Amino acid sequence: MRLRDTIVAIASPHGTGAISVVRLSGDEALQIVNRFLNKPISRPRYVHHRELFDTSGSLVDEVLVVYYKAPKSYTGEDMVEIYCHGGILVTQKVLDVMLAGGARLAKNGEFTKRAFLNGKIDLVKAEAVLQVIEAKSEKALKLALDNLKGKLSEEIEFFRRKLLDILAKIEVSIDYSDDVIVDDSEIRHDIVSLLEMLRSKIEMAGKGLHLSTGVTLAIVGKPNTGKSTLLNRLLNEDRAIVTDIPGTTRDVIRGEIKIGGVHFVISDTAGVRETEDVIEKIGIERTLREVQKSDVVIFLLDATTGFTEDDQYIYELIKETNHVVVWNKVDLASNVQRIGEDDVLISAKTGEGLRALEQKLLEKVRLIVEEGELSHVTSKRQLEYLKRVYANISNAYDQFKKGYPFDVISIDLRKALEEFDELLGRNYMEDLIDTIFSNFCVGK
Ligand SMILES: Nc1nc2c(ncn2[C@@H]2O[C@H](COP(=O)(O)OP(=O)(O)OP(=O)(O)O)[C@@H](O)[C@H]2O)c(=O)[nH]1
Ligand SMILES: [Mg+2]
Repeated sequence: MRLRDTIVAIASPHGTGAISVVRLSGDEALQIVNRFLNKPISRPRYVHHRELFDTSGSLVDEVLVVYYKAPKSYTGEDMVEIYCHGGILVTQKVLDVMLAGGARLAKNGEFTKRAFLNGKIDLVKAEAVLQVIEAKSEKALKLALDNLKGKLSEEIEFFRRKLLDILAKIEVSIDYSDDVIVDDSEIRHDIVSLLEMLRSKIEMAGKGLHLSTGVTLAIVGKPNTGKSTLLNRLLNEDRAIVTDIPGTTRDVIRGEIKIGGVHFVISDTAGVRETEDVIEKIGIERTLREVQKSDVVIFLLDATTGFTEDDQYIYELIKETNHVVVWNKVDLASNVQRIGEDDVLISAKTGEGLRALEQKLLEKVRLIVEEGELSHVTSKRQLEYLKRVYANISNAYDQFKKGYPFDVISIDLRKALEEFDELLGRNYMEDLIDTIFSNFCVGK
């Protein structure tokens, strides 16, 4: 495939709106568009008002056309954007004309991929483009915008330079071992401090990832405590089936809401109890897996039954997690036996205490959210590479401590350097790149 064949796509969402955008990128973009205009355009970055005709000369639409001359464009190539009326049919027609004129339909993310391949943005920034589009919370959006401006790229660059310094010192001593005396303690200090910085980055990063996907919250408890009622109440919607029969919920049911600007993915789970019912058993296993995966757990208790043996059993399973103890059905119970000072009292039925519960949840996830914000690591790929870099540098450090020769130590450090480059997309494999960009929508 020639890199510079001219691609075209509808860049606006599918549907009816005031305006649609059809964009082209590639050497022939301007030539193709001009063929169908009543008067050709040539001036870059200027809005031209034109009529656009199809191959048989019939009017398709009255349009606005902007030409972005390479390399000053999103992709770094010649680009043209056509703004037509926002109907599904008319937009499709504009696209068809461009295809007939010789442009090829773009694949998902191909514009951004070209921007990357043409050196306009590094891979971390390309990911940020997708994250800006997909951001579900103010915070996720802010992080994505920071990264688009280069926040994370600069940090990675900083770590990479530190590593280069270390490598340089080591390699000098390999090449000129007779003339240069290297200070071991200095190298040790440099490696330790780099490892320390990376470690804290990775720790915070694990939390940062939640910002893009949402903080996960599982509601668990014995059957019939009102878990499904609570889910429905939080979502303000009849999502889960509620009955007075214990063991109603069998599968994990999810819903998403925002509390105080934080995006939560809530799961209602099967009530946990001893049972012989095969389906219920599977449901309970799923509940336990859900608990493992969740950032925060609501341990839901029934104020009308008090703390029972079943509750004790569940409590053992969740007590090490980040959890909130919540007593439900306080509308029916005059006297609740709390098990801790922080217990929250609610009625999922009447809505009483819901505010306090939301506050408590925000408190429980505050650290996740705040540290995540600082880390700016927003994709699993980024985290994965940081971990690999860390592993290689710590290997090198182990060898260093054991007194291995520098040429051996430098092997792992070089690997780490390559991984930094892959993280930024300086070294890349075609299939990896394809996977990343295939998550984009067409036209981006
Ligand atoms: N009075 C009162 N009843 C409630 C409250 N919350 C739930 N219930 C009732 O308790 C019963 C069980 O509610 P569910 O939400 O189905 O309970 P669950 O925990 O999801 O139950 P399983 O799915 O079987 O584990 C239903 O009859 C609800 O109407 C509450 O706050 N007050
Ligand atoms: Mg239920």
